[in-house]
Amino acid sequence: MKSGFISIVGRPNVGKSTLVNCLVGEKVAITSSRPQTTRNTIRGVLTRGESQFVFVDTPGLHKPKTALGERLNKLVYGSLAEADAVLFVLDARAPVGPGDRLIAERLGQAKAPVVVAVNKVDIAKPDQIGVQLAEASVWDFAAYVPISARTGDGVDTLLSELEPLLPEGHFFFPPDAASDQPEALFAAELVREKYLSRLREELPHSLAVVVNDIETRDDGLVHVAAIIYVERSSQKGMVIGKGGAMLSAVGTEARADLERLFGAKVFLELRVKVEKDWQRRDPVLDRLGF
Ligand SMILES: Nc1nc2c(ncn2[C@@H]2O[C@H](COP(=O)(O)OP(=O)(O)OP(=O)(O)O)[C@@H](O)[C@H]2O)c(=O)[nH]1
Ligand SMILES: [Mg+2]
Repeated sequence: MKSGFISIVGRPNVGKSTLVNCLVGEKVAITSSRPQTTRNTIRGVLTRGESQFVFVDTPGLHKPKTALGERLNKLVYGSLAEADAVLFVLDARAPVGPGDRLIAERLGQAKAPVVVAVNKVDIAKPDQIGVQLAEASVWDFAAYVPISARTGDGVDTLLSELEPLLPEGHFFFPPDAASDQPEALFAAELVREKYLSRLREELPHSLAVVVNDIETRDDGLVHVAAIIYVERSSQKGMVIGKGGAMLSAVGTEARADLERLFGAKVFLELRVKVEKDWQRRDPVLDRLGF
């Protein structure tokens, strides 16, 4: 029996969360076309025969501009300490840059073996993939695998490269588990996800969602109460929308996801609150659970 932790790291937006969902075979992490979507470590579990892979999705490593950004980067490097292997994800279309080199250097110093996944091959040109593989190969990591987290191409090869890196040992989770994420956290993430594609510029970063109550009523209806935090009162209107249109569209979409999650009818209550400059204030970050 083998089991181990595999940290998935890389720059923002390269497809780490999409890859975790693909590897696990179900949605455990939210994804979006906006960089810095993921804000915590999320474990996705895959059990295949005698092997259990515990993938740890992490926030994209970036140059931090806020207290939140600093905490997120620390979280990623912290995850390396308990990793048996690291999956370093690159976007096949983005040339290897200083950010990637910095990450590679840090990973080279860590004890765990590193496998590089060159992602998004479904939309990259063949020569882009070739250049990317050639440039990354100077790091001399354990393996290099071109993949598409969207189509699943190359993902089996990736698993067969990772499997020998799992240490011998008992499973950490039941074989049918896909994640150990508390329902309230994932529910909050689903609400936030519905906003990410809708909001412009800096607004997605200004949003935090907390689910503070989940209650199954006598009639089987699951009541979910969520608070959407923004940083300034001027943002409140944008999040609510004209006549509440935005709030209502997000609510409808999120409710559908929540009904799948809970396997029951859901009543979703959304409230919007201002928590001034929360991204920059350590006590508020503590309170919001970062
Ligand atoms: N075409 C294509 N798009 C992909 C692939 N993988 C991810 N994407 C898209 O790339 C965008 C970013 O994906 P995420 O999985 O959220 O990226 P991430 O690395 O987790 O981003 P952060 O959490 O911000 O660090 C989304 O729009 C995905 O749909 C892929 O293999 N092919
Ligand atoms: Mg992510």
